Amino acid sequence: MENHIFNREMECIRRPELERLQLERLRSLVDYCDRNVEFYHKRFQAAGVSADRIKALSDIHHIPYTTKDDLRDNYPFGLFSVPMKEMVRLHASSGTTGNPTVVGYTQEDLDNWSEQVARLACAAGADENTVVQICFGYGMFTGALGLHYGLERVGATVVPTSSGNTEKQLKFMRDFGTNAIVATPSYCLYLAESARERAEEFPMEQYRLKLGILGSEGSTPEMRTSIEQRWGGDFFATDNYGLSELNGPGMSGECLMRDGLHINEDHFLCEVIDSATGEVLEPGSTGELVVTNLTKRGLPMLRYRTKDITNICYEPCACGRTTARMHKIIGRTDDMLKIRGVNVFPTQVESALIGVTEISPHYQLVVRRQGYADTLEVRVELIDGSLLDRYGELEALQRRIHDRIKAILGIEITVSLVEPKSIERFTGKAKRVVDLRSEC
Ligand code: DLL
Repeated sequence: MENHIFNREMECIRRPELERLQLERLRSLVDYCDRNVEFYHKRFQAAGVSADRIKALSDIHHIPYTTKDDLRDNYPFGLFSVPMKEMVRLHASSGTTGNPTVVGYTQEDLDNWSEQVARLACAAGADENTVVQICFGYGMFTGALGLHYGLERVGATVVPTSSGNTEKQLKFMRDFGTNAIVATPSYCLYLAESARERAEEFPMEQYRLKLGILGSEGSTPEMRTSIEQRWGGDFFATDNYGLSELNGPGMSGECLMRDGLHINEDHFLCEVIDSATGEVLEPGSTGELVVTNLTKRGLPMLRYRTKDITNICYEPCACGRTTARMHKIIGRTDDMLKIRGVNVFPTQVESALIGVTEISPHYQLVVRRQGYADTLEVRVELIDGSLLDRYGELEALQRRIHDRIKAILGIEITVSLVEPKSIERFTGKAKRVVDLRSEC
């Protein structure tokens, strides 16, 4: 595969030049927010921030953080900086509790957004020969429309199938010669498994799928390998990251080297902080990602705390791009389970499970409280249900999985092996954790 670069000027920019551009944009953003958003104006006054005080990029540290609660508290439009007549699109995030967060885009924002996504789609190998099914739910979620416009921008043929309806998805894939898919890793896996189940009637050779532009939920490299093997052939998947508060997809994504997710740094200024103290960490350290969207007009976001944990590498990539790369998301600060004092991320369990051939890559973590102690049950699905009747083998498998997970987490857990296909499948983001602590 050839290394396509959508916007060479920006993606291969020299660092000093990039930093000059970022500083210029930051300064004008601070001025813009001060003049147009009451919320920021008040915060700047309290913290003594003004555009004149931003003389170097490190002066960003004077600006207070923005959080999801700030958006919720100002629901629905309190942080918008332009009148509604200038907004051309609204999206909202799928918050499970309280008010959702509403995000607004001007036409300029939509143009920037589609360019950001186009760069990442191109980095993943998409071009005008790509026929791509978008299996994200169309609607208030930013994933589908974000990738839709970005992929059209690279000249791909977009098939907006939306999420669910697996039978139809597979039929279109075969009949349209679809060679790329946009989905969450878990749905991409489910589609591959469903295709294999129907292989007698529709052999796998009928699928032309080569590229997966995956994202919107965490997954380990082991999970990716598992997905690639299930599709077979030369199926190749990249990881793509973003969040609705910062446009949606398009913030960062992998190139063909798959050695970190390239950040569109001319638009997104990233920092990594200690989530407990708020202290900014040295480059390369692991912590919570904080992002300033340098070019957003409708809903400017300054130092937004993503709650996502990663680290950033500033070395140029072998692909030729000079933009910094973030490590695959390790977990979320609010998705991190604290079990008897030990931090546990679902991705750690996932990496221990994949590679065990007797089980499927579908799993669930169930957390309960017993007395004062929390317990973790890892539920895993067997591929062959008849194993449930062979007690000796079942027990040996359970022990093997238990030891693999314990070696990574360092705490005691229980492993439950369950019937094939009994763990819920998701067409959007998978829900891996069932927290029953409040019910115990
Ligand atoms: O999920 C935007 C998106 C759509 C990104 C499609 C990529 C592809 P939200 O629904 O606001 O936006 O959810 C954002 O999802 O803070 C992360 O915790 C998680 N997330 C998104 N992408 C990844 C990823 C979209 N590649 C939240 N790896 C973020 C891990 C991800 N987590």
